[in-house]
Amino acid sequence: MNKINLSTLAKRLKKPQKTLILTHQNPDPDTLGSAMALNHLLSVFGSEADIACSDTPSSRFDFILKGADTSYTDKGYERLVAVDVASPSQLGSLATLKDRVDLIIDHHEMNTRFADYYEDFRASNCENIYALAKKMGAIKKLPLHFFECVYAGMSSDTGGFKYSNVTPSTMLYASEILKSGIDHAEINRIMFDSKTVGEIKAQRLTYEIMQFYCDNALSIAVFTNEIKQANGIVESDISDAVSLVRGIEGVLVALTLKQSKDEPRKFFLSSRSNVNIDVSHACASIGGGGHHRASGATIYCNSPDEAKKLVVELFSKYIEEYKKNNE
Ligand SMILES: [Mn+2]
Repeated sequence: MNKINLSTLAKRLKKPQKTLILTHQNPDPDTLGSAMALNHLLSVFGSEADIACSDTPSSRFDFILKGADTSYTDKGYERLVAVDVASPSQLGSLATLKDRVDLIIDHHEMNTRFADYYEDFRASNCENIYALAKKMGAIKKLPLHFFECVYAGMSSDTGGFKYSNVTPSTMLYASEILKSGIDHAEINRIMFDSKTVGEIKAQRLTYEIMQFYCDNALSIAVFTNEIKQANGIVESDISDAVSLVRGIEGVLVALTLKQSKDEPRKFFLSSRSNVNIDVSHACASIGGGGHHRASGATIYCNSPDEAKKLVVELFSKYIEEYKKNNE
């Protein structure tokens, strides 16, 4: 598939076409913000667009979607654009549309480039959308909500502008976006400082079930269906559990494993690195991918114990290697 630059992308998107914007599964503010911001941008140039996602987004992100329907129905779309989607499998049940995707706009280093792609490894994909809006000369024509969406994705993918992926360009864009007059404090409060009762219960559970390996340099929480059921935990309650597992002093790599409700042999792995250990490399070796310090994979094992053993062994190797090189 062809790599395209920002000018070509801008030119192609200026053409008015009935467009479907695809987000990744288990949607986060970066994929949803990218989709909604792109929708605003397309409407400036006379394109009608819908957004589709395989999973129902958390009601926490209503401020991004504003009631937009994200279920998929074929309305004879002329153009499909995937945003913040690193591979077809990330489309979840909408992966059936993968061959119809015309354009990918993404920031993952490990994108599998399953259609013509524009990529820039900025901290968030929303920064790519903002760069696109600038290239298209549309900034002055966009509503306040466009800036709210872009800000949400930027802040979310950088953990509130505090991860190592933040660059001077991130801050420059954030500065420009604040000038639009958005209520950035409220956006951050919704995303970071407001938890449901279910999420608080899930936090307590996460700390309870956390286990340590490699002299406490590797931490892991395994959410089996049994544990989830016994504690009344739903998937959205543990969507960011890995950041709790990561926040322990001395931990170099943090993992969560979540057993699939529908397919008990399927496990979703999330990994985070606190140091210069490339977890996307480790995840790629088992069919996943993502960013250097934040990656994931889907694995198939006969039992939760087997899945845990597999990932603990895999990441232990990376930790041993890191420790050897940094003695
Ligand atoms: Mn992203």
